[in-house]
Amino acid sequence: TIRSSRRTLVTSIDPSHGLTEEQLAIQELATDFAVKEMLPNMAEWDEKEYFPVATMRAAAALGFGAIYATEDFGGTGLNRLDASIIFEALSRGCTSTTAYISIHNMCAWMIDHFGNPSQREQWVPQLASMEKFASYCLTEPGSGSDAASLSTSAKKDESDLVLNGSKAFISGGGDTDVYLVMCRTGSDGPRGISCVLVEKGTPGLSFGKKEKKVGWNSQPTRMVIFEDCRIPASNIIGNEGQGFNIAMKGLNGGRINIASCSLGAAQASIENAADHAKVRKQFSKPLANFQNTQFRLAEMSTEVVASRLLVRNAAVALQENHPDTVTLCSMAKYYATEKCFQVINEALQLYGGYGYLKDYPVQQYLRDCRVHMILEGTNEVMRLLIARHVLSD
Ligand code: FAD
Ligand code: 2MC
Repeated sequence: TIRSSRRTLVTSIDPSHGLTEEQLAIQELATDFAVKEMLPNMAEWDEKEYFPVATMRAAAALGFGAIYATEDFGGTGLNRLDASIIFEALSRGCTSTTAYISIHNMCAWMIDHFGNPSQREQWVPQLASMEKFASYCLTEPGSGSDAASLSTSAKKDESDLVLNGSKAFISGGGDTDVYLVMCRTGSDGPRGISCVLVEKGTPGLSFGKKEKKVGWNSQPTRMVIFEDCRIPASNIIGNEGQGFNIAMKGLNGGRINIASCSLGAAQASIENAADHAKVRKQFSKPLANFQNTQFRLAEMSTEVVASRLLVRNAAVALQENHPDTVTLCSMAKYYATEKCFQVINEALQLYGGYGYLKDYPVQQYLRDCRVHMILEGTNEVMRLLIARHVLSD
């Protein structure tokens, strides 16, 4: 039988193209919030290294705290494509803040999806409202890309677990309330890892100094340190030994979300650069009249549309449990974060010297997006995952 297989999703230069009525409404809500509540403050949050708790809670009131957690315990119950649309829209308002919100969302989903009913009932509502903030703790000083080699230990002592070790580069670390910690409860390798929840205030939990960073300044980054930190064994999320799997499943969505943040920043940078090129005159004509400017803008727009296609395709694959989900998420993350960074850099160039000034947002988008090629799995790790698929039998 012949089946009509016309795709309904037509992504174009305008990020609203190809969306359903409901998605358009969600996008409008997020864009409106980004433009009114975030954009006017983004330079100051960056400059003062201010973690905008009240603004994030206002975003949570719109449903952006636990976007793709189920509605069972207060999640918003949207799908992964909806989440990508929201993060892309928010990112133009402040990429760094949006990226933190995306990590918080990843944690809320991990608890909602893998937690037991009492953990879900206790934590999901507080995370959905952002009354409490969450951090994701995988990386260690000695274990970054080789995450399965992590050494933070959690040893059983009657009905408790006693944690020792440290986590590096933890987003939100020190300012957040709930830490999802990947730790070793068993043998070497991925199968000896469990995911546990540690609350701020637990004796034996402490934090390193606030890191000084190139970007992502509206959110703190600190080491998270465990010294005989005792938690009830009932704080294990999912099963003992399932932690690496939970961490990776969380990151598949995280990688789409981070790529979506890069998309929003690149889209905004193109729009700003095009506006600038229309008004700024040199050699008696607007910059937009030079063919170099036109060709650059054409290439930049094409790369952003290509990135968005990959990101939205991966979001649908993840939602529908497509067998190639890991590969498609990796492709979307590496392509979008790399191309969008280049696009933002081109936009900065089109501004000339003004692009280098903090009076214009393009340099902040650039600084904030640089790290997207490094975190949630470096783009080399993304290539490694894709290559494994290509070379598999
Ligand atoms: P390394 O693993 O030492 O890598 C160094 C270089 O070697 C990279 O270019 C890498 O791609 C390359 N490389 C490594 N292995 C291979 C290989 N097999 N083949 C080819 N190249 C390879 N982590 C968390 O758990 N939670 C967080 O909230 C968090 N937030 C972060 C926030 C910021 C601002 C930063 C900078 C990092 C954050 N991270 C977080 C850590 C981040 O995930 C790691 O930095 C990242 O995974 C890379 O690990 P690494 O820094 O140890 O680099
Ligand atoms: N989704 C689902 N399962 C995955 C997966 C993914 N993305 N990646 C790996 N797995 C599974 C894999 O299938 C295997 O399962 P099984 O044992 O059932 O076959 C298991 O996990 C172990 O994987 P590998 O055998 O591939 O282990 P290896 O050590 O060779 O490679 C690697 C693992 C490199 C892919 C992993 O360590 C990795 O992703 N490293 C990057 C670390 C990272 O992303 N850190 C980000 C920290 S968070 C952050 O930066 C934030 C800002 C929040």
